[in-house]
Amino acid sequence: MAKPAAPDFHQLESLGEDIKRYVLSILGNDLYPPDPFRYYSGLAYAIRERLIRMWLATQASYYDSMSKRVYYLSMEFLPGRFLMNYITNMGMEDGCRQAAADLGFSLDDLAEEERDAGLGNGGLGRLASCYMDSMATQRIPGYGYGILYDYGLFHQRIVNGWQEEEADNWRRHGSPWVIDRVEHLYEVKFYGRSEAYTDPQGVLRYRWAEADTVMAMPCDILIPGHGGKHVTNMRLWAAASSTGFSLRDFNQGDFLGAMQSKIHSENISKVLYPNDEPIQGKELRLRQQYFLVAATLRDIIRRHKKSGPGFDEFPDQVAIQLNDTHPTIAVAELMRILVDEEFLGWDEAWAICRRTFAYTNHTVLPEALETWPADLLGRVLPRHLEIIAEIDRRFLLEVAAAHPGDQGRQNRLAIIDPASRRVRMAHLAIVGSHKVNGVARLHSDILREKVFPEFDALYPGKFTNVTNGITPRRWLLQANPALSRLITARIGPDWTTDLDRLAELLPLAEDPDFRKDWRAAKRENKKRLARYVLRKSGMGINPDTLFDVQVKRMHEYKRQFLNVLHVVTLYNRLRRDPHLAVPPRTVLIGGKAAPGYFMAKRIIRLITAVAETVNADDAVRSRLRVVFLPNYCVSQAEKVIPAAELSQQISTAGMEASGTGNMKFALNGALTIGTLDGANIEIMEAVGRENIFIFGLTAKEVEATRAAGYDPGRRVAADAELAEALDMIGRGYFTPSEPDLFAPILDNLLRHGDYYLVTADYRACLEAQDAVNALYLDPEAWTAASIRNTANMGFFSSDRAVLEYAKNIWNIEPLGE
Ligand code: CR1
Repeated sequence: MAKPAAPDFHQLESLGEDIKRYVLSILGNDLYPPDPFRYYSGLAYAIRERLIRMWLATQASYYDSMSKRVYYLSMEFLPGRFLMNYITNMGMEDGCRQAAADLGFSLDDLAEEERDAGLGNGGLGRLASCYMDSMATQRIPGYGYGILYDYGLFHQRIVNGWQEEEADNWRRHGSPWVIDRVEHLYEVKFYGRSEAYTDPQGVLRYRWAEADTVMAMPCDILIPGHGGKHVTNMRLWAAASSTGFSLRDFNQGDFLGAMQSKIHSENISKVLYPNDEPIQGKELRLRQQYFLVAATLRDIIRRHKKSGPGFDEFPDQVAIQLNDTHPTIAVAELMRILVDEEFLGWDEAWAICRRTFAYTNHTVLPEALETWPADLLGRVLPRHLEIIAEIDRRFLLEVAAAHPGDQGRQNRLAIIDPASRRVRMAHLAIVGSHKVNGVARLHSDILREKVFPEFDALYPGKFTNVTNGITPRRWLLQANPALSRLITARIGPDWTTDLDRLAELLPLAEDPDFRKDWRAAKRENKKRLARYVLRKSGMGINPDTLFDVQVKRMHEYKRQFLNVLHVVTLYNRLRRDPHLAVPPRTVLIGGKAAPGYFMAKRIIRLITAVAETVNADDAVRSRLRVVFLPNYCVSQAEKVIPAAELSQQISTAGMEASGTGNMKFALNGALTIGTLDGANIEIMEAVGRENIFIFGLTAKEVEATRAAGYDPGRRVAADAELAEALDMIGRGYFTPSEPDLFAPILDNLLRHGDYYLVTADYRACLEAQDAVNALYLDPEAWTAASIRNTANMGFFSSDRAVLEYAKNIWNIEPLGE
């Protein structure tokens, strides 16, 4: 496919005029003074209009083809910025550059005016956004459904070395991308009670009485596929009070009281919970989950009824994907609608549910499997608790029939844990779905063998795997223009929608001229990142050093601490021997810690402390620099990842479900240093063992090591460099005025058994870093390995992933041209 020709209705000639008109009519302003935000907004509205036209055409084609659709339900989406993504996907880049230039701006500067839509925490939300891009590109009829939070993930500032959080009021200046659909408001109920009654035919039925109501307003964000011909949308719900404020209270002088109920209702979509692990027991979170689910099912059913067929055909028309357990209350809600409102029989309704839902699990951390106290759930959603209890009762009869007399098994599998009286949402999701998938091969194996073996035995074939993927449009074409141009010049543009075509680059790894161009592209990106770091932190970094990067949420299992131990060890070696034969390095680390996660915040402080010390030491300055990048987010990732040469993916094996950053780095030609965890294993198989630096315990070895009672003290005693590094951190070498600052980290390690096995993998990690240094000192060999990484990443396209979902889980055919 050649570069998509701009369809007529892009009307690029009129773009400049359109921008001026929108600045006038929407912003109520003229073009002077020439303020970049104003021009960005004008351009955004001009793009938006073109998108809406194409979206209308796509929706019409859905109705014409009567095709089955998928609804991707997710509490999080992490799209980042939209402008450049729209422009690239619609093939309007040249026209927009010209229009911006005619107005006296560079397109890149205008793009910098946009704030990220940070409606997600990390991998799970970003994956959802990559899947939206691929569904639109691959013409899989479907929609994303989520919540339009007023406040996205907090902004991270670093103050005196510590993380501070600032609210992210991302729509303060409006957002041109959000289209409010005021005409489709739905009512969502909470609280009240379940009431039994007898209908005119004498049948016992239930209804939800005395409930509070909140209004859900749909807001659409459009998602163009590559080539721009197919445009779909995410529908995000915003909460609005059903009553406004109480005029009676207001008239009696109680101004605040008059606002109370409005505030209580609108709180639902106020803020994203800033944890990347489930939040249990928080009533507001449960209300958010049900709010998403109730409004979405209303919308799905409205659309289904409009298109004609009855409920028996519902699963032939509708697939619902539950992105983690967060929207799992949908199983009970669909049962409630079918049984209480549409008056279907239980068995019929249940068969429809199971054929409709599928569930993706994203984590095996034991503390992360979501449960709700039955009392709380019953108070907020009284009828749903009854329905869940009935699903559970019938399910346990099934279990008892398969394993008579095995009460222990029934207790372990029960949806409502009889001991704790908590509702296990994963169990509800498994029982209520026809497919359950993990997100990388190892992860799916662990789900089947370790986390849910008895469910797997009960439902053979229900558990499956879809290894995650990333969109090559945002993560290579758009984020890395230098490399994209080079690739397209050699193999043509088709790789953007058929990533396997990158394999055509493989022979070029042997071509010295191509390697030279490849290095030049990387260097351009490193310079771009250096400028960015200078702008953001005032710190200069040298593009002629090895860029070693770890960016992701801060979490003990991701082991940023192991990275720090390597840095401290390298620092010690350089101080002892300033002529050590290693390449000069810049270590960049970025990531947000959940505001309540003590240890993760301490580790950020450790990184900033080590950075202060190392960067101030004249003896090593030119050989080692350490930078903590504040406020890691999608738009920052787009600058960091293309510039990286070494990608750190060093989680304790068995703990990172997949990872997707790992894929973005390798696609951009970084070499991975990593453990055999998550998708790293499949990346290793794809790029070849000799083009990746693998170290450390395997998942099985981790399990065995823990089972045998691991003793970190012995390991430390046997390793002088490790002991030295830990001692420096523990004694306050990096924070002389507060020597005990890092005692809690060391306690965790040395007194509490080092659960994440940092000390166990330390030596292997250092040896892998020695191999990194040796290869980097041979630029031709390093470049060849870099090319082989990119060339072999075809499998990790999210196009492949969504097509697997469509075929194996959703039973949906992509639409034709
Ligand atoms: C996992 O930790 C995975 C993403 C997307 C995360 C990460 O390994 O790549 O999901 N899980 O599948 C998560 O956020 C709440 O769980």
